[in-house]
Amino acid sequence: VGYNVAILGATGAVGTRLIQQLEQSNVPVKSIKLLASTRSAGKTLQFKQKDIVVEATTPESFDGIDLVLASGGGSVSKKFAPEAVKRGAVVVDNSSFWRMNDQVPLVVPEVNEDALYQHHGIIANPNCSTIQMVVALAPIKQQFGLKRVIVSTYQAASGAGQTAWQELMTQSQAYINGEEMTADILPVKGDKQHYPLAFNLLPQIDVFEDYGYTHEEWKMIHETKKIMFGDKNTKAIKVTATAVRVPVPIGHGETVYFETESGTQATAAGIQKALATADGVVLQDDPAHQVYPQPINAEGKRETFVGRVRPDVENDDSFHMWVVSDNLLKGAAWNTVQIAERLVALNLVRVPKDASALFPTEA
Ligand code: A2P
Ligand code: 11C
Repeated sequence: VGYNVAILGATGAVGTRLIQQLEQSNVPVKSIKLLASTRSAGKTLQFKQKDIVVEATTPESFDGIDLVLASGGGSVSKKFAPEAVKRGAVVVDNSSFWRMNDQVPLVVPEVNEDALYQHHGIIANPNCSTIQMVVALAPIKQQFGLKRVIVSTYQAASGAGQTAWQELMTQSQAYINGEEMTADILPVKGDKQHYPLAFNLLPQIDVFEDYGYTHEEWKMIHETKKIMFGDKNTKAIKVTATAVRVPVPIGHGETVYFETESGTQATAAGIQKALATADGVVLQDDPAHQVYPQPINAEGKRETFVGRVRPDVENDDSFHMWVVSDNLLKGAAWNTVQIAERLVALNLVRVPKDASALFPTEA
């Protein structure tokens, strides 16, 4: 018994963690295939202490596969997710390509696991900065309602991939040695200008779009609405975001201002109590002893850490909190594997008959 599993993008920053998280999960794995680009074909990685040779990805790679965990980027998922579904595999996709498709559930198990029942073969994993925020907001919404969210992010370099993370390290070394820092990747690979992140802050994550917001900021707005309210454009909640890259290797931080429904009698103590017992959340909130979440302590952990919960002293029913999580784990690899665990538990690792027509393969 068990599933034939493929990991697409297995050599990347998230892909290597997908392998680890799958090893430590209760998904029964009958066989494992590790897929990447032709650049990595022939390289050896390990799964449960066994050597596995990485293969270049082709449509036929998915023959006989039951479950695909994908983190090879948007264009890779655009092309290969339909090929996998056509061959009967369920795809849990960490790229942004399918997230806003109406036929694709966007899932954080602690928040909207029931959306999994609606899947047609592709399930999307949200953006890292969205995931940790909705994990913290869900128990608050459940008890006190939620009308408005204003978030500012402090995002780690590894969110932009292995090469951006390496660039931060090289720049830091150069700065300390008194040498000139070079920048080729951040803020955005392929954009016109590049700036050093080391000993600096970059208020640009992804490209600029409408109204002067970046793509990352729009993702946080639409994804939060879809996950928490089932509709990416709902007016039931107001969300806005400012996303900033900080010189931290792993672990995103977020200051979150939120307004609860009036009449629900929300207090900081009530919110702390709701957070303390919430799935996937660890409350670290003791100012008297200087206890609060920090990226350095969240690295390697699956949970989302919350602290600094306090009322807004000028606005009724309004609060602030500080949220930290490992962007490569809960923000990516763990949430993806957790979705796979839930699909297994709910007996949903199967592709409905109508599915392939919804996701046509490229000519
Ligand atoms: P490769 O190592 O062969 O380039 P990251 O986001 O950390 O850069 O990782 C991206 C992942 O996606 C890597 O595993 C990378 O493989 C993989 N990838 C990139 N392009 C393709 C492609 N065309 N087909 C399959 N996998 C790809
Ligand atoms: C970052 N949040 O930190 C981005 C990376 O949509 O999955 C995640 C991109 C995504 O740069």
